[in-house]
Amino acid sequence: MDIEKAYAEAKAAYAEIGVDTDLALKKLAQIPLSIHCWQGDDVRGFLFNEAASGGIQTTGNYPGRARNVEELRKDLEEVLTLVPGPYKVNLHAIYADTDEKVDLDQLEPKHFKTWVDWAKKNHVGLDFNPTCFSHPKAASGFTLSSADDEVRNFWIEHCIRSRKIAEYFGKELGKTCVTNFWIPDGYKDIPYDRLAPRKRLMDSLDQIFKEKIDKKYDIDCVESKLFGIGVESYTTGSNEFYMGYAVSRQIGLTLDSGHFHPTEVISDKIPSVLLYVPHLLLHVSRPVRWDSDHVVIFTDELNEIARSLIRTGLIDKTSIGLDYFDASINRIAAWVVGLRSTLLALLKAELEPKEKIAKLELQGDYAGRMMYMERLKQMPYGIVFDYYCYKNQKKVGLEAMDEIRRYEKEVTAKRG
Ligand code: RNT
Ligand code: ZN
Repeated sequence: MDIEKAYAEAKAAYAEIGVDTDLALKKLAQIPLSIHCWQGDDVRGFLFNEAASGGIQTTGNYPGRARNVEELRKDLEEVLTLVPGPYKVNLHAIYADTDEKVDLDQLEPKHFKTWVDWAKKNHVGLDFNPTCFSHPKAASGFTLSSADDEVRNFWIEHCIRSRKIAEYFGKELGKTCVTNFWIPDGYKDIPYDRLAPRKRLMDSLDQIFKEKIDKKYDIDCVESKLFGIGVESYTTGSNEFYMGYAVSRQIGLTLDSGHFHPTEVISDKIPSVLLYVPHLLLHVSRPVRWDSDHVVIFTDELNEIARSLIRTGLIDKTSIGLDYFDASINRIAAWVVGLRSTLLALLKAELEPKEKIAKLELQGDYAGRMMYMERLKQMPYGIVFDYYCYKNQKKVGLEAMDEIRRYEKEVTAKRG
């Protein structure tokens, strides 16, 4: 296929309905996606190198998992060659790169210095997460909402230090670090007291966020969840808990698409919560019957999320991070598919004649609105995306898979 020629035709088709494809691509190129580093090693990290626990689980044992920081970075660099940018890389505290034997309550910016150097070299920003799981001190099922003061203080200290690391990222890289706080806390079985753990969590968070950090460097967000494996009956950090917390403290809220009831979607929450919280972080995931963290693909809900952000302009107050971990397929492909699908959904949303359809709606012309919205479904957005990849010297379409197979043969398949 002659991509330039195909693009010229697609451009003309879009122009007919009042859409400027060049402008849409320019806007797309301004949206940084945050690549979750944990897809590369099944959420193990380097500090303790333990399988994930705390209500989350990776399944599958496809060969080639990154076993150390060098392998993970090499894999991320490979991903970056396959997807048009800009990007940030999202780190968890357990991905510290250090020879020192440090626990989570001792981490300092210096333990992430090589990540900062790497980020500069690869022109990416860094985002951050305290790791309040997969640790002996989280074995009781409780961290920031623990009734054991020693345990609770350990996690408070870890989170306070995490914010300092985030601030360091923001300062060093000149790109705001978005820091996400998620804890697994909860009960497997029906609790007697549903209030006390939440009071403790509220107090812990207030201690963590007491120090004011310039929002230029760090934006803090809190992530709720419905339930986790082994935490089926009660989650301290529920949706209502964090929504109330974020609104009352005016900090960011994280919406993970896998953290709600199976028929509940986050796309419709976006235009509500952003009326009340200053910042939104999305964890784009794909739940299959539960928070299974499947690879993000081009689903209806992914498209709805993109539309919620683009039609409203709320993208300006939103950070988009991916959050899934599939260990059953090639991990580079897992990253690339999720990133490309997200970009495609954002592009498709950029390729709408916004004012025109909004006007039909305001005039009460719902049939006209329906016609337009149906027509958009058959417009050649895929060609525009191919052109975008091509123009950015990224492999187009299935060619990306050829490159992933080459990398697998030469690199990941050789790992023990
Ligand atoms: C868990 C949350 C959380 C984690 C990552 C690793 O259900 O979604 O965001 O997936 O922080
Ligand atoms: Zn998440």
